[in-house]
Amino acid sequence: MVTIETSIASKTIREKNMQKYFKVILNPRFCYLAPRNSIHTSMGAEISSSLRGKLRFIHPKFFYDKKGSELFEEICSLPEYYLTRSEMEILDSIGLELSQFLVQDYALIELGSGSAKKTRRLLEALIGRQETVEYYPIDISNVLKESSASLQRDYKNLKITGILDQYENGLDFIKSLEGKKLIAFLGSSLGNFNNKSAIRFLNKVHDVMRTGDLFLLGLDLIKDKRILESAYNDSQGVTGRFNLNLLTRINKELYGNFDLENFDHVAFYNSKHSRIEMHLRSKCEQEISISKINLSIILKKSETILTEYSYKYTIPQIEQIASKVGFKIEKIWYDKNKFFSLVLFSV
Ligand code: AVJ
Repeated sequence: MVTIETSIASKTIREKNMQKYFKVILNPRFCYLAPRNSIHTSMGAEISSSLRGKLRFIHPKFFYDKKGSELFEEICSLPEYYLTRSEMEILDSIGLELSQFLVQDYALIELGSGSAKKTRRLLEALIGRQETVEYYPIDISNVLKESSASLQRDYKNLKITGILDQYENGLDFIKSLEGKKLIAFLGSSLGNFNNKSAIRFLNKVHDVMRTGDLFLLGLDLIKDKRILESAYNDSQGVTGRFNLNLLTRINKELYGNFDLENFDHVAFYNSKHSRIEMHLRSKCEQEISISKINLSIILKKSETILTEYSYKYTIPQIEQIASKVGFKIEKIWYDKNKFFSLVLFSV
């Protein structure tokens, strides 16, 4: 009786969720869900209020238009950007150890799947052991379509349902899934959240997990300031172009008049808060207007627009976060340099 009731309940949740999305079926093993009200609907309103405030900022989720996603891929292979390489090194070395935790069939859910290069390592841990693997990538960027297409070409027993949405909405959708879940959130993307919202977000992840489910979280660790800062100030200037592309995107999509020549890319480590901060700094006093949202503001010389926080962690901090959220730490893996950590949680 109880099981019937819960399955009816989850069906209703699923149906409710489906009204939010339209489903694009590309083949029997690959479909994706796109929100009827896409991010573009809310972008104007969000940016309007975040630029009008006293502390001006633009949310980092807006980095990932087509150009921004390409630039981010370029960042990931920069010599200074150790994050991707360190995490890949860990993923390359833990296959067998990870398999030991995967005692049943798992669906893989990935928050911020992006190009899905690291996903392959996780899929390989699952694919050998399971007849089929269901994969649910959740990403705000259209890159999801291409990366999923390439995964399903390479892995025959893979069934992909992509969700082209923000993490939180994707998690709402995931809630209704039956069966065991392995949720992955790699790349230290949690670092975009300040402490309070990180806890709130992880509580949401905890909420969708049931006994036996696992959560794999990639986190960047505190290290020498010079190493941290050069990862966000690369010598080829790619990170600067990535940062400035936000303004290009606003010019294009919201009819803004940002002159990129009038801004500097600024990134530094704030050790008090153990985070990298990225800003766009106005080189002169200038008037900015964004006609689609009726915005007109004066930026003073040296005034900055905050575009990203990227928090760095210590192991005691990670343990503290886990206990606040109610996660049990099953295992922590590191790369050889101890630059990066992969943490496996259960509930
Ligand atoms: C995707 C948020 C993990 O903070 O390192 C890279 C984004 N910004 N270079 C990070 C980013 C500038 C990245 N995260």
